[in-house]
Amino acid sequence: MLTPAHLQALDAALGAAPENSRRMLQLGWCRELAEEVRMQLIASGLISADYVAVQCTYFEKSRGHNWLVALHQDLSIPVKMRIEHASLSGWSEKDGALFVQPPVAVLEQLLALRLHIDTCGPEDGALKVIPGSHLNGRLDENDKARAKAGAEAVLCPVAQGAGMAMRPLLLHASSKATGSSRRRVLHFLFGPPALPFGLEWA
Ligand SMILES: O=C(O)CCC(=O)C(=O)O
Repeated sequence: MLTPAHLQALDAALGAAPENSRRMLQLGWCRELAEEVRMQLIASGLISADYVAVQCTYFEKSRGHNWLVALHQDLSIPVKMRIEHASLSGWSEKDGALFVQPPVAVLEQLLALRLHIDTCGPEDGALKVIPGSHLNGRLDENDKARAKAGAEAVLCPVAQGAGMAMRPLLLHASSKATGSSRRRVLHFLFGPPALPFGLEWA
């Protein structure tokens, strides 16, 4: 998805970016990049033309900044303000932004695109996913255990400048990097322009 020149420019821009920030769309260059990614996703038929970029998180993993995440689904979306409604749960605040867990019908419409700034080989903390696990809604711990037992996790190495598209409901995990690599990812989230219950995207 990215040319070498683009990667070089991103390398410079990310030099000043806070690691693991969820609010990258506040930065002008990131909003421009989101628009380019959005156009590519529309051209590929992965999202419809009215979809908007609603979040971008910067994940950096390296030997000095190493971390792992257990198997999970991404259930929260960034919204502008709190609305009291029985279908809305799990309100939280992270990095000064407000998040809510909407119903599955909303989550099913979202698409994440992970743009890889560096090569992410199997040893570099690549995502592990359980194929098909996004098709059964929100999973509790028993469902997760069943999904894990019923299908082999697939490791997803990604080349530098390439993107990995995934449904946020797909069960995913990642291990610590084992080498001396640096794994930088811009994780974009795209969704329909309007939300139900009077919610608005942040
Ligand atoms: O980038 C990673 O290794 C994990 C990302 C993740 O778990 C997430 O986006 O929810």
